[in-house]
Amino acid sequence: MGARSSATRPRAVGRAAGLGLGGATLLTLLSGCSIADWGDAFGHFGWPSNGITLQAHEMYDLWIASTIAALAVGFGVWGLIFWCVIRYRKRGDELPVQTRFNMPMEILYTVTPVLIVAVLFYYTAIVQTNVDKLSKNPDQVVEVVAFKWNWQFNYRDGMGKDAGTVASTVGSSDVIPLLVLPVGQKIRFEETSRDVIHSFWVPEMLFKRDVFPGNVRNVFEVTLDKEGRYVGRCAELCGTYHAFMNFELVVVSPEKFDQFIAAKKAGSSTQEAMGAIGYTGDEVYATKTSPFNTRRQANTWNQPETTAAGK
Ligand SMILES: [Cu+2]
Repeated sequence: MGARSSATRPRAVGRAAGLGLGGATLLTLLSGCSIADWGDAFGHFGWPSNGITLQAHEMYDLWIASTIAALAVGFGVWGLIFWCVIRYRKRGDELPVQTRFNMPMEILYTVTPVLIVAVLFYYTAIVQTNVDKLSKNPDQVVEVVAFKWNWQFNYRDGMGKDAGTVASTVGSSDVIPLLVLPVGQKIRFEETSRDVIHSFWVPEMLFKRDVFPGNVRNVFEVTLDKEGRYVGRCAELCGTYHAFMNFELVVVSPEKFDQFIAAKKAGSSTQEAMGAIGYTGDEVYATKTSPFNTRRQANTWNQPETTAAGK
């Protein structure tokens, strides 16, 4: 900013400040290459950095870039405030002119925020569209069936509610349901509920979507890009045991996924099919979460030795 006798040149200063802010915002948003570095350097600005889908990475980049833009604007505004406080501090008892204004600066004040909002809106719309995008030919279709208080995952041979189920995994009070899926493929989720509204949530996907009963089938797609095992949860208060309505997402290679489905089709249980793709011992069950105890006796208001509701 021009430091030279700026009291007489508010116009130039305002213009430079506005241009600086707008430029910084645009540059930051456009220079996608350094977003990961910025995120790493500043603790990801509070955003989860462990996304496992292509969509999650896009959302992460949007968050980091937006935060940098907000900080750039913030520092610019703080700078201007402190500059004004110091440059125009009280020097006597004479009251300054109360009606002075500068039309170009007034316009700049209006145009700059509108531009910033427009840029943020533009990138938000792009990412949101990508996250919600449905392909014509997904590689896998999974029907998510939620019910009080567990999950069933139906592997489908097509899209829509009339498609057939070729294999299925389901949870019970004793076994956490497993959702085995391949890495690197477009996976379409079609959600339906047997009773009340639930919500499908895998924290590492940075994504959740409500599961409705009735005719509404919420549909979304993700492409997983990291093998591993991740806990999934219900994210909509759905009743007494909502908090325990967990499942586990198991992301494997496409070859293992095919073997898993083949084993299921041949009549294996989910645990046997997990064994068929190389998991041993307790690994054939969920490893990130465990079934809850429906007969809680300690730390409860229930009478000891009574059977909990729903069991
Ligand atoms: Cu639920």
